[in-house]
Amino acid sequence: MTLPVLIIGGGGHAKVLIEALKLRSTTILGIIDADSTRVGTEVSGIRIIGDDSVLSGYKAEKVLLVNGIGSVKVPKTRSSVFEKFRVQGFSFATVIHPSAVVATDAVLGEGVQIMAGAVIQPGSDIGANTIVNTNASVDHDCVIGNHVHLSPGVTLSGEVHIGSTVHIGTGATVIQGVKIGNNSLVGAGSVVVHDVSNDTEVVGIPAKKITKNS
Ligand code: JB2
Repeated sequence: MTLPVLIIGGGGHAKVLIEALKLRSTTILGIIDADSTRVGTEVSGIRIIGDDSVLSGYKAEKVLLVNGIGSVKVPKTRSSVFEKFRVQGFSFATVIHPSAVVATDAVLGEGVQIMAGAVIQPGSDIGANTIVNTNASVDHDCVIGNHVHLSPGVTLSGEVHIGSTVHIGTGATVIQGVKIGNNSLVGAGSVVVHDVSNDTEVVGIPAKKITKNS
């Protein structure tokens, strides 16, 4: 029997997760949100029961956490929440919407979230705490690091390698065999045809590096 879950964060991403969890008949004990003014309110019928301190009332072996904090551009809050609660001994549930297609040999890390309509093809390996969002597709033999967000409609062709803490914006396409380094960002709608270094932001068709003026 699967353990009941607590959701961390009660915003837009949590709403999407709640739908997938309900379809999987997972028991949701409540939502924990940093905004104390929201305690007692509900998200999609699930109650916000308190802030992070509430977790001290739960035994780590009796509950799984679901990281309800999404990310736009910077996945830092999402990754730090994951690391913080792992250190405290909690584990994160993997959430897969029933309409997603996941190859039988795909490897999914702890806390991976695969949303409605997403496709993961054979030979792919998805790192811990990564989101494969609505209708994103990951083709054969892709290797994706931890804390990555593939936004809705992203297309990765075969053998793409993505480092950790990377954000790929909505509708972006990455062609066959491209490598994208850690902490990088691909703008929405971009088409990536060349490798991207660590800590680099690229946008456009074909995607080019953005140089920031300080
Ligand atoms: O450390 C925290 C914490 N930090 C922020 N602990 C807990 N327990 N909660 C935290 N939060 C809460 O997460 C905020 O108070 C807020 O209620 C929630 C984040 O909600 P928001 O709607 O701002 O963002 P999101 O992460 O749910 O969704 C973003 O990312 C998704 C992938 C949105 O931009 C969505 O549109 C997007 N689809």
